[in-house]
Amino acid sequence: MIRNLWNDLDGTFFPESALDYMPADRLREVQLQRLKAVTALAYERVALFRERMDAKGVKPGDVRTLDDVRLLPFAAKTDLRDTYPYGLFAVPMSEVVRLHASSGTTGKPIVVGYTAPDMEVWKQVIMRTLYAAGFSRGDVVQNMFGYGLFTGGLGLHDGIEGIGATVIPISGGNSERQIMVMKDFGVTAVSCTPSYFIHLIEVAGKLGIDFKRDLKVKRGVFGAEPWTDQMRQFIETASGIKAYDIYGLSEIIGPGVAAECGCQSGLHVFEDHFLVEIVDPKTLEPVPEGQEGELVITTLSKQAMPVIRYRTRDITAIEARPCACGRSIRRIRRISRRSDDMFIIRGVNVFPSQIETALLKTEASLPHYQIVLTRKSGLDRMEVRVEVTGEMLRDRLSEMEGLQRRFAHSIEQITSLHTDVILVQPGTIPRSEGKAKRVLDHRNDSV
Ligand code: DLL
Repeated sequence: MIRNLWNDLDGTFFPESALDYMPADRLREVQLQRLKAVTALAYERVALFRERMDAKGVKPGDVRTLDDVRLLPFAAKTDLRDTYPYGLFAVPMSEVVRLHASSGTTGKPIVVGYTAPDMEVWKQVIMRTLYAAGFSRGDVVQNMFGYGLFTGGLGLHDGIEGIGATVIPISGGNSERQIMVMKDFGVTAVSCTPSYFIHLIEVAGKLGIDFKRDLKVKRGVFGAEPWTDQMRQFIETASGIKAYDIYGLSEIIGPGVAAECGCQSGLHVFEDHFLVEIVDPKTLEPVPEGQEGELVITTLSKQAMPVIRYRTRDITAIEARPCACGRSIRRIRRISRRSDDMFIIRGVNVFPSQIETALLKTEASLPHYQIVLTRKSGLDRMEVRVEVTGEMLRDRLSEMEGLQRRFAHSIEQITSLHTDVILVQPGTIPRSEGKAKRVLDHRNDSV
């Protein structure tokens, strides 16, 4: 049963990008067949899904149509945290060939795993992503997504090789060197977070390098954080490249869930592998087609970690009108925001609760803090303002620098991000009657 889950459509072989053009009724058939299989797999192998389905009185056999996905219980990031590290795995570790991790809501990361066939699916969806953005054999691709536990770098990597392009596995950081490599290696395409690319445009300028005149870069895929149409316009005008939006999340696969085509009017979801629903984040009921809501995804072919009805917290809408490119797989609109308080800085997902955990580990902090996000020359900065006891400010001024350092270190340990910490008087952070406003995001105040 498991083997039939991927790229084996009743014996019909579709070369990967042809799957984007599969007739809609055939696509729905494939989805239904896979939905039934994945529901059975999750029920048989994953205690959390079985217990939740039993509690709702639903059996895998109750899934007879695609709409029956609504009978199934939801899953959320907290489920990965609560079953840390491997509790949602549906296969023994001997079948898991890769692990990645992403931020959880507190100090511990969430862990995701892949079997060898999962890796093959991942490579294929990335190849489809790259084809959609016009990448091809002959391109020299500078992959500046982080390599390591983050899914961005290594996720893109295999797909870039898969289409026969040349990958430069440079990862992020060291911006001057990035520009040097871009120039000297004749780079024609790039991949990174949009904010990092904006920063690189600025760095190039300082080095006296003009993107349009001195570099060969023609296109790029950007994602892992929300970015606006204005940011895209800025990137395209300042660097002369075409900038495509790509979307994904670790819990589902990593990058490779949805991607823009040349029309740049919404992201095509690789629907043969991912079943999408849009629900009202409050009632969890489906919203009418075309209306905004929270994206919920069911993996249709993942073996190591199948996920049923995952609440992504990302707000979007399904664009049902056919796309001019001819792809039959439907599109979602660009993700504008989230329905929870997670924010993404330099590609790293951060929850205010992580900052809180870090702060409260250190003596003398009061549970009043605010996170201020700004953007300068395309680089995101995080400043944490935290109230400390009056006694600390009154009697132990000499210790303040050390305290600031300890706070910053503690935050860095949990988030891996450098932070500026400002200690403030008790009562300085505005109190709110309802939900505390923990994050002041000023990043889009300018580009
Ligand atoms: O960011 C995977 C990825 C890597 C996607 C490279 C694209 C490119 P996570 O770290 O688990 O995985 O973060 C997932 O990032 O739920 C969204 O909130 C946000 N996100 C990802 N892509 C986009 C995008 C990777 N294109 C979370 N636009 C998701 C807006 C995005 N938000």
